[in-house]
Amino acid sequence: MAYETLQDFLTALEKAGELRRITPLVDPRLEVAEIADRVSKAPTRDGQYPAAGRAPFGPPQPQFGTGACNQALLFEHIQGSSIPLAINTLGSYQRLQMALGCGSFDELAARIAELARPELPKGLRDKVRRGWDLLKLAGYAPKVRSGAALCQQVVRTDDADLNQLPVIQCWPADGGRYITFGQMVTEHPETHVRNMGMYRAQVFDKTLTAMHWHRHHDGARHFRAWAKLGRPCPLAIVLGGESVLPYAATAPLPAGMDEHIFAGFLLGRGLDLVRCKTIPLDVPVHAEIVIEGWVDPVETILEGPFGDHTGFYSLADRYPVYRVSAITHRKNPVYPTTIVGKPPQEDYYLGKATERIFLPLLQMLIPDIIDYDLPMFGVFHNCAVVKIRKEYPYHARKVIHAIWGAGQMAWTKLVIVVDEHVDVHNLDAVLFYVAANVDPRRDTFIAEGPLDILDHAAPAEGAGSKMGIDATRKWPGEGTVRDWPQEITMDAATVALVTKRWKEYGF
Ligand SMILES: [Mn+2]
Repeated sequence: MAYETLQDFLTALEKAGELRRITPLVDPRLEVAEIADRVSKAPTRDGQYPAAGRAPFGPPQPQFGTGACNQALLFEHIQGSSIPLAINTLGSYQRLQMALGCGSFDELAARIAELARPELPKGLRDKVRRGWDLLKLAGYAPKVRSGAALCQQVVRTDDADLNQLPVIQCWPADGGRYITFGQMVTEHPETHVRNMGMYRAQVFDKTLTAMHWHRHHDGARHFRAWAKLGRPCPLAIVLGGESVLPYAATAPLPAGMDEHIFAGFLLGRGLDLVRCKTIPLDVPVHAEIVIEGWVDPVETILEGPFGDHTGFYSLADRYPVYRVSAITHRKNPVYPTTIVGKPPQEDYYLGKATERIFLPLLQMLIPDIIDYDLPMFGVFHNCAVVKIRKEYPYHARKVIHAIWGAGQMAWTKLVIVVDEHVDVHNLDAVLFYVAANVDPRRDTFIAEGPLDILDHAAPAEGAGSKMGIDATRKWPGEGTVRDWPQEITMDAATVALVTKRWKEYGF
C-alpha cells in the first residue's frame, strides 16, 4: 500500500532502514544539495544499481559518497527555518516502489494494459480516453471533503512568508532558491478540468515566486486560458500528501487527463481534497504544506539560471509572476524537496518508473516494440534503445521514424534498434551490437525535427537533427549486404550437459 502522508512514508522508510536523519545545523544554500548529491550516487543498501564504485558522470571525484549509502535524508535542523526537510525520498527503485505501493513497476504496467484491453477501439486516442473514463467510473476520481483538514491545521494569510520554508539553492550558478518538489494544481477556467504538474518555483520574496513552465505543459495551457479572460490564474503548490503524488504529477499523461484521478488509480482509491482558504481550488487533504496564490496574467520576471537534469544549467528567461495569498500547513510539517543535475538523482527513478509503466501504451502506438530502455547517460531525451523482432528489410528504420512521431518520445535524439535476443537494459551488450553490426554509412541516418527544449547542443532551441542507428542483423534489400555470418552460441545440449555436470568439474 502507498502512504497517506509524507510523514507516514518517512516513518516506513525509517523502519525499512531507508532513511537517515541528519541532526547538525545545515545550510539550505548548496550544503543540502551537495550532501544529497553524494548520497544519491552512493550504492543502495541492497547492492542494487548503481553498482558500488561506479563513478558518477563528470570530472572524477573519488571521495564521492564515501561511507554513505543511497538513502532518503531527513534534515532536522536547517539554517533559518524551523521546518525539517526531506530529500532523496524516491531516489531508488525500492523507495519509489514503496511510494507507489507496488512490488514492481511491471505490476502497474499490467494494470494500465488492462484498462485499454476490453474495448473495440477505433484509434489509440479513443482507447486511452476510454481507459481514463473507466478510471473515473472505478471510483478513482477525487472527492472534495468538508470539515477540518490536516493540511489546514495552521493557516497563514497576512503573515504568509515563504522565507519560513527551508527552500534550497541547488547549484552555485543558480539564480536563487527554488521550490523543486511541489505538485502545482490548476484548473481550466471553462472546462474545470484539474491538472497537477511538477514545475519549479524560484523564490524572490516572502510572497513572490516565478512560475516556470514550458508552453506544452498543461499548467501553462490553463494559465493561458485564464490570461485570455484577463484574469489571474489561481494555483496551489502542494508539498507532501499521498506518497504517489510526486510520481503522478510527473507522469506523461495525455493532455487533459487529470493527474488526481491517476493518483487515485495508483493509490487504489480516490484522493480526498479540501477547498483552499483564499483561492477557488481543491487540494489533497493530507498535504504537509499548501501554498495558495495567483499567477499574474501579464507580469513576468527574470527566472534562472537553473542547474537542470541534463547536467548543465538552463539559461535565465522571463516567466510569469506568482503571488502568494496564503500558506497553510499541518502542525509540525516536513518540507519535501529534490535536486536535479547529473544522474542518477531522484528524477532518474521517476523516469525509469515511467519507462516501465507506460510501455503498454507505447506498444499500442508502435506494436513492433518488444522492449526499450532509456539509458541513464541519455537523461531520457538523448537516447533510446529499442528491441524488435525483425520481419522485413528496413523494419528498424520504420520503428525509428515511428518513435520520432510518438508523443514525448519524439524528442529522442539518438535511437538505437537491436534484434530481439539482445538485452536492451545491458548497455555493454547494446554497444557490442552497435560496434559489430553497423556499417556507419549504410546503417546510420540523420533526420531533422523537434528536440528537447533543454538540449543545448541543438542548433536552435527545441529543433535540430536526430540520429538513427540500425544495429540489427542486416537482410538482403538493406543496401549492400554480404552473406551475414552466424553468431556464435553453444548448442543447447552441450549447455545442458555442462550445467548438469558443473559441480563434478570441481567448481
Ligand atoms: Mn497534465
